Amino acid sequence: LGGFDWEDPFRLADQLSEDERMIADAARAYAQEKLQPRVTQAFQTEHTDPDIFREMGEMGLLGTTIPEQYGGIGAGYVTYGLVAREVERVDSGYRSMMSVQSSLVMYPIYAYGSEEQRMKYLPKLASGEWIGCFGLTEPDAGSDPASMKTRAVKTEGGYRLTGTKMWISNAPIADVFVVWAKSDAHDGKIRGFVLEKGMKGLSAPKIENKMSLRASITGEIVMDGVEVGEEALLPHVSGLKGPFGCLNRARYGISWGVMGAAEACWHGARQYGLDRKQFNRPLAQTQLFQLKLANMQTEIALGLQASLRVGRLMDEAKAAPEMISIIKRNNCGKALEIARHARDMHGGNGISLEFQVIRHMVNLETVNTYEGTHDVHALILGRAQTGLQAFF
Ligand code: TGC
Ligand code: FAD
Repeated sequence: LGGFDWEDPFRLADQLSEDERMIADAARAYAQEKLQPRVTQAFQTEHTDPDIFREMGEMGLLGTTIPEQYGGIGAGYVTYGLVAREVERVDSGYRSMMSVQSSLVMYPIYAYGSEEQRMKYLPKLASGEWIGCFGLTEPDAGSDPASMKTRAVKTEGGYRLTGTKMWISNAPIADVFVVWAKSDAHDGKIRGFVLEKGMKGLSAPKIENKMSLRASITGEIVMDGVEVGEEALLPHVSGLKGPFGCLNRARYGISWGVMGAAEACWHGARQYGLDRKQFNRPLAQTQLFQLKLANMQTEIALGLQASLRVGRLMDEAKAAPEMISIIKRNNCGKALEIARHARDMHGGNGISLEFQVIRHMVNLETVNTYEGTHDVHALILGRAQTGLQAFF
């Protein structure tokens, strides 16, 4: 029998290629050295530093799966997941900034865009010179994006877009806006459009006073008759499968990311329990404390194995959306539970930002909700095994 590494119970590191390990290590070093020192203040002051995109771009962490000719590094989905894990080990908001740029902005331009759109946008998004956002959700269309009200009306040279998107990551600082609208020229089908900052009628006011994901800026996208040319339309996709194709990738990345946040909480709780004495013994020497650590270790080890399995299947083009629902739902729910336990295990100190765990905990409330809520993914899985639609 081999040895046991408490931090890596199933030897995940041995299941990775040399390249995957190298990129994960580089992402970890960047996240710990450059992101960790500024996160508490960023969260406290609700400040998003746009330089982070440039830094991530320099490190090759934006659009990792996009081919090199468009500025990516042409890596696989396991690499993308490992990067998400390292960034979210610091903060879910930083991972959010990265995954929106990579999966929700670069991916649709790459997968559904024309060659001109790819060449115009991808290199600058990959370097972080331009920041992107993805507008699907609306004030009256969250879990049910099919009911969106945003409309694209055909004009002589292109389209006029009218509508409001809500809860959009990166929007107030974005240069590039991938938005989804029902297009009258395409039988009312949902189509994707690429808008640019400064267009007449386009604004992106910040949503203030979030108690979660405070290091990642969120806004609305208001389109008041924005006129665009034909070249703004993403030509190669039509219908909800367009935005869902992007969400599959982002949800998959989140399943790895939240395990990073959960690991940070687990490691923090373990260390706190070793350092803190009550009743003349370390808290970590009590049975209840060890039970909680064992539960955390088990859920994280299982969650990471599941993400790795789906990542390998994605790289072989064999992953189904339902597999992604399983890991997004499970890993977010488990990470949130782990963060809540870690907060409790820190006692009173657990409510201070200094000890990190409460920041992870409140962040994970959002992550459990966006990209398909915990319950919506249950309904996707319920439908897949019963054949019965329970959404409405
Ligand atoms: P439904 O009838 O199920 O499907 C409509 C069409 O879409 C296709 N489709 C998919 N295609 C690819 N991948 C998937 N995962 C797909 N799911 C569905 C489907 O085949 C069909 O195609 P076609 O050609 O037959 O028309 O649609 P529905 O309206 O019944 O959907 C129900 C439901 C609940 C599954 C869906 O609407 C849903 O997933 N709702 C959740 C919404 C959501 O996830 N929003 C995310 C917004 S973006 C975000 O949160 C970013 S945060 C990022 C960050 O900051 O990190
Ligand atoms: P609702 O859909 O109104 O859901 C409310 C509750 O009802 C949930 O518990 C849900 O599970 C439940 N529910 C809904 N339908 C059913 C049903 N049929 N049966 C049983 N229960 C149901 N969106 C973007 O497009 N781009 C972004 O970049 C983006 N970033 C975000 C960043 C943040 C910080 C947040 C908070 C959200 C972001 N979102 C973004 C939006 C996010 O995807 C939505 O909040 C999410 O899809 C849920 O929609 P909703 O908030 O309208 O909730």
